[in-house]
Amino acid sequence: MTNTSNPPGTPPVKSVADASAKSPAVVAMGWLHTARFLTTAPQLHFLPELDVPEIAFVGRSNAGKSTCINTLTQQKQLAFASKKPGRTQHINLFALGKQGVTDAVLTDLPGYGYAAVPKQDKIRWQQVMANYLVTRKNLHAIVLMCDPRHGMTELDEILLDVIRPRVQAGLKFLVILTKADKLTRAEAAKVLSITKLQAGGGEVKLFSAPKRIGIEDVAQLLWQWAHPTDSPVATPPESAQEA
Ligand SMILES: Nc1nc2c(ncn2[C@@H]2O[C@H](COP(=O)(O)OP(=O)(O)OP(=O)(O)O)[C@@H](O)[C@H]2O)c(=O)[nH]1
Ligand SMILES: [Mg+2]
Repeated sequence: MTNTSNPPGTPPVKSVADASAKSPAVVAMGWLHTARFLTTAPQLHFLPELDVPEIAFVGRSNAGKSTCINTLTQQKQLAFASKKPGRTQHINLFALGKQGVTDAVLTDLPGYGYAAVPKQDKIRWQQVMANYLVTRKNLHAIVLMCDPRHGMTELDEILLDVIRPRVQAGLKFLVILTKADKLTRAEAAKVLSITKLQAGGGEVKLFSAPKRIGIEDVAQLLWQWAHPTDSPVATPPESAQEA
C-alpha cells in the first residue's frame, strides 16, 4: 500500500496490514509455492550444473517424499506421488524463486528399499544416489523422509554414513517423520526422541500431509537454509519504525 504523504523520492512505508501478512511462515510458504518443474534425469551426469542451493528429498520408497514436496509447494501434482512404491524413478528437479528467478532447487529422488525391484537395479540406483549425495556440488541440504512406524532402517543408516562427512562439513540435514497421522501422541513423542538421538545433530520434525502437521515448520527451515543471509521477519509496523 502506498503512503501518499511520503515526500517525493522516499520509498513507500509498509502498512501494519502488509507487515502482518509477511510472517515468516507466509514468506516461506509463498516461496515454496513458486516451485516449477525444472528437469528430470535418469542419472547424475544428465543433471545440469547449478549454482543455487539444492535441497534433496531422500528416503525409502513409499516414505512420502513426493507427497511432502507437493504439500510444501501447495501443488497437487508437481511431484508424482503414488500408492504403488517405486513410482519416482528419475531424479526430478523443481526450481524455486519469486518472479521466475530461481534461487533454490528441490530434488525428488527415487526411493530405496522396495523389495520388488530387481537386485541389479537396486545396486545401480544405490550407486547413483550415493554419487549424487557425495559429489553434487550445489547440494546444500538433505531431507531424509522416514516412516516412523518403521523407524530408521538399515538402508537409512547406510545413507547417514554416506552423507556424514558432508554434514560434518556444514551440509544441512533434516529427518522428517512422515505419516504422523498414523501415530498416537505417545508414539509420536517416543519416535521423535529416538530419532533425534540417531540423527547425529540434524533436525527432526514430525509431518503429516492429510493432518497438516509440521508443514509450516519445515517450510520455514527450508527457506532459512536457502536464504541464510536474509531474514523473513516481518517489516516492523510504521510506529515501530519511527520509534
Ligand atoms: N497417511 C498418510 N499417508 C501419506 C502421507 N504422505 C504420503 N502418504 C501416502 O504414502 C504413499 C506414498 O507416497 P509418495 O509420496 O508417493 O512416496 P515416495 O516416498 O515419493 O515414494 P517413491 O517415489 O516410491 O520413492 C501414498 O499412498 C501417499 O498418499 C502422510 O503424511 N500421511
Ligand atoms: Mg516419489
